[in-house]
Amino acid sequence: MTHKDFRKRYLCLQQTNRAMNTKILIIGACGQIGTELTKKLRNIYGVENVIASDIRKLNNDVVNEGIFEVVNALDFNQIEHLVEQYQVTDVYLMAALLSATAEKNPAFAWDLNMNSLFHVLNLAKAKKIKKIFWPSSIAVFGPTTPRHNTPQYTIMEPSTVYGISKQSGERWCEYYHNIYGVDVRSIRYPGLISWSTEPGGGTTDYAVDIYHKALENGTYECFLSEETALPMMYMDDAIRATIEIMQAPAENIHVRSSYNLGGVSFTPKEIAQEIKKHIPSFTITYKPDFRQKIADSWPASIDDTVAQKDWNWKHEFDLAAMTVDMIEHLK
Ligand code: AKB
Repeated sequence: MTHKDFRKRYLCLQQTNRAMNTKILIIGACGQIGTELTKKLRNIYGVENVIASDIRKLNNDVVNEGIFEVVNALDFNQIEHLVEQYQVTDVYLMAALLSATAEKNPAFAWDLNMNSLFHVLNLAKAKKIKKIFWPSSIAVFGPTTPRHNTPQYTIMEPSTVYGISKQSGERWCEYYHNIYGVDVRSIRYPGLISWSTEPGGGTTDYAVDIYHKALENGTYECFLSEETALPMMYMDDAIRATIEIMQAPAENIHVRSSYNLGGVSFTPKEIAQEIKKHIPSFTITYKPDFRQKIADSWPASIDDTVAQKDWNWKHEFDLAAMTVDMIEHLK
């Protein structure tokens, strides 16, 4: 589907959805994905139908351009109160500690990543909300997983606390769907790249930093080695995937743990070469740190044919298109 077709479908769905009284709560709306997602959901469903929330109130568009509430994702009563106050139907739970940060604070990462999920799953079990989006990650895979074109169903022995929490979360999502009929939908995000929001503590963050540093200083010191290939995706594709899976008919969603989602796959050396096409004087050096071990345990590329078949998923941005867009916007 082209952007034009997608836009047309948005406009059409906008009216239907308003009529159907969809009320959305986004938890973790000020993060890297949440910021973009909030903007898009407000466009589709109307500002009056999207409640953005986060642990603190920043001075940004998420807070200033619609309904915003301060909420702690670990506080069940606060979430339940918001759900009742706004008669929320759909929850997008975007609050989480990512891979690199989670390694520094494993106990808190486990607490946040798991208990925030239980809160929304239990609200759906009690029929207080209808639908949940919960993001998983390529971090569910580990060193024993086939690295190339990693299949939907394969060996999963994650070696990071973030990966363990995401894999456990996937199991719980499937359990709540099978046992309690909860309509929970999920995708395994690869590393996400966007120009408008900074990433928050992941191993794939270098692929965003590199553009900023290339434009600011003309040079970048990478914390991964030059040949470390990882699955990545441009934010526009990731947001479209999130909205498409949530809008797909329930009977098409056969995977209730989480779907593999493929985008592009590249190494630091390859992204640097692409940037050099626009900034010929750009240079890169490599100084791998603790994140190298995390990256080495993850797949290099992902097979997403199950998502393609079930809800027509198809990514649009490749490395070249993403680089043009990033540089144009960051300039
Ligand atoms: C991270 O690097 O931790 C995240 C992810 C792949 O889930 N971007």
